[in-house]
Amino acid sequence: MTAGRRASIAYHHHDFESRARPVKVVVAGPFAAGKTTFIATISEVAVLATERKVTDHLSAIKSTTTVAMDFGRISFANGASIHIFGTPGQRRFEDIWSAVADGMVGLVLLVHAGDDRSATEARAILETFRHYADVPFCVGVTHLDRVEGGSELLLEEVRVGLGIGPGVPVLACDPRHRADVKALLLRIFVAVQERLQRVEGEAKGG
Ligand SMILES: Nc1nc2c(ncn2[C@@H]2O[C@H](COP(=O)(O)OP(=O)(O)O)[C@@H](O)[C@H]2O)c(=O)[nH]1
Ligand SMILES: [Mg+2]
Repeated sequence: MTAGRRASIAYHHHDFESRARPVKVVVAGPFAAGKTTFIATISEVAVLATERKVTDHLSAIKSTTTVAMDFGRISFANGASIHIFGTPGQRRFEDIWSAVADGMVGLVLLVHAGDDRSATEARAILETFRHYADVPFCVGVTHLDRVEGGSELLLEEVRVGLGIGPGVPVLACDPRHRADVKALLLRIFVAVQERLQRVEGEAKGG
């Protein structure tokens, strides 16, 4: 298992260096956490989301949901690019998740601060994606502007609720704000770079 994961990371390192292929990041999280908004805020191309009317009890929260996936792209002057894929939050789309996760180098998990079910759901989603690939991830806590209480405390609650250690960034994120989205993506890239350097060091026998 470990060897397989290393091989996969080394493969992506090649992509990173050659600039030939985009780096893939996945945005996961429960229903209404802000995934589609996150990608729309940062992407330079129109978000290819397939929205469909919500017909079940969740329609009180939102009238449409993402059926297939969201896709966004960011490119840089040196030719590098990031492809961002969002996942449908509802559990009945779980079979799409593994396809979306294929080849990802980093994961952003969004959690809705004002929705208790969101935290429980987010933990299950995180476990599922961590099982697909052991890539660096960070957590964005959304909808903080709509909840009472100090955001530092809420961020800590989310960390405990997800069962993650102090090494994983948990940041406040309003997906409608570009600076917040950039801050989370930057954390992912720092973590991915650190991971690559470590893997490279190990490969050299260091
Ligand atoms: N007030 C507020 N609204 C947000 C925030 N994040 C997302 N939203 C809104 O919540 C709704 C659901 O977001 P969406 O991106 O569709 O969620 P998705 O189901 O995860 O794709 C949209 O109307 C967003 O504009 C936030 O931090 N604060
Ligand atoms: Mg969506």
